[in-house]
This record gives sequence, structure tokens and C-alpha cells, in this order.
Amino acid sequence: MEKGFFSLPPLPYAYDALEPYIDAKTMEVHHNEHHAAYVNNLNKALAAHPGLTYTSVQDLLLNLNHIPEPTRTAVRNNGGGHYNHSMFWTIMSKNGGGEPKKGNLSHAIERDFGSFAQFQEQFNAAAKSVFGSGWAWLFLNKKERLEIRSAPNQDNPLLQEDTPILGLDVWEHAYYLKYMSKRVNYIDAWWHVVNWGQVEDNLRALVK
Ligand code: MN3
Repeated sequence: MEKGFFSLPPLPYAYDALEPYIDAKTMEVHHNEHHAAYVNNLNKALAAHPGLTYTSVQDLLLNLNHIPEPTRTAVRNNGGGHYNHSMFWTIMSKNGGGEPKKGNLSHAIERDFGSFAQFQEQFNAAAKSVFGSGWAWLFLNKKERLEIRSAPNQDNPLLQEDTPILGLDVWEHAYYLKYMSKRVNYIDAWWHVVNWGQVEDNLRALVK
């Protein structure tokens, strides 16, 4: 592991915690190999610019234009990968699924999508529409409204200065061992492990 500013956060639960929806082997490889590689490559890229100052991975992603190429592309991809996966682990839980409890999040979903069912339909469409590798994102836009957007590779709404509160990884590495080419089955299963309490916290941190 490359020494540096960033480190791999521990998975907040056991590898098999999300069974049967997400299998232990996928979680192990995804966290221990894929996420670790993003952290390692981010540190490696930043090592070339010891004069660069930053406080967090968000800070880097919000200020990509201050980073010279080719480090900028490396930070976009690997910093994005680090940010996205760090969030992804927390928005899943063994006791997840269902719908958000009555509160800020359920209210915002109804206000901005009409209903939870319409939100889910739109999010599913975004996740299914990703061609190749990428993510589906629920985010708060600059007008403090919720929106859904898909993004290629490790891009996320921070690149448009919007703030993600929920993301779904639809790279094949996230599901192929268990679901093979059936991305739709993975997306359907994933709803059973969504940690709505964390998504609510993510939203609450943004809305005054
Ligand atoms: Mn991934």
C-alpha cells in the first residue's frame, strides 16, 4: 500500500453482512482490492505534487482545475473512486431496505419526485442506463432540491458542484460474481440493503 494522506476506511460491517443480496466474496474483493487500489493510486498520483494542499477528497474533487495534468485525471478517477466507495459502504446495512422513515428525506423525495415509487423508478432507470461502468446518484442540487443523475466511470455530482447523498455502483465488479450479466437483478436486490438512516443523515448535513 502506497503511504500517503488517504487510507482505506474499514468496512463498517462484516463481508457477509449483506447476504443474500450482496455476497461476501464480492464485498471482500470490492473493498479490499478495488477500493484499496483507488486509495493507493490516489496517493501515488498526489506524491508527484508535494506542494498541493487539500483537506479531503471532496476538496480535491471540487478543485480539480487546480491540479495539473496528468495528475488531474488520476485524481478524478481514483479520488472519485475513493469518495464514491467510502460513501457506498455506509449507505448499505444489514438492516436496510424498505422506505425512509417519515422525516426530511421522505418529505424531500415526495416533494421532488411525487412519491417514493416514482423516485425508485427514476433511480432504477438511471442505474440501468449506464453504458459500461458507472454510478447512479441521488443528489442535492444548488437549489436544494433532490435530483437523480447517472455518471460514467468514478464521476459523481461533486464534479458539477452538486452534493451526492446516495450512490449505486453499477460497475460489473460490484455484481458480476453473483449476478453475472443480470445487472437488473443486482439493482433490485440492492434496494433490500439501502441504509435510509445514513441517507437521511447525509441530507440533514446539507440542509440548514
Ligand atoms: Mn466499485
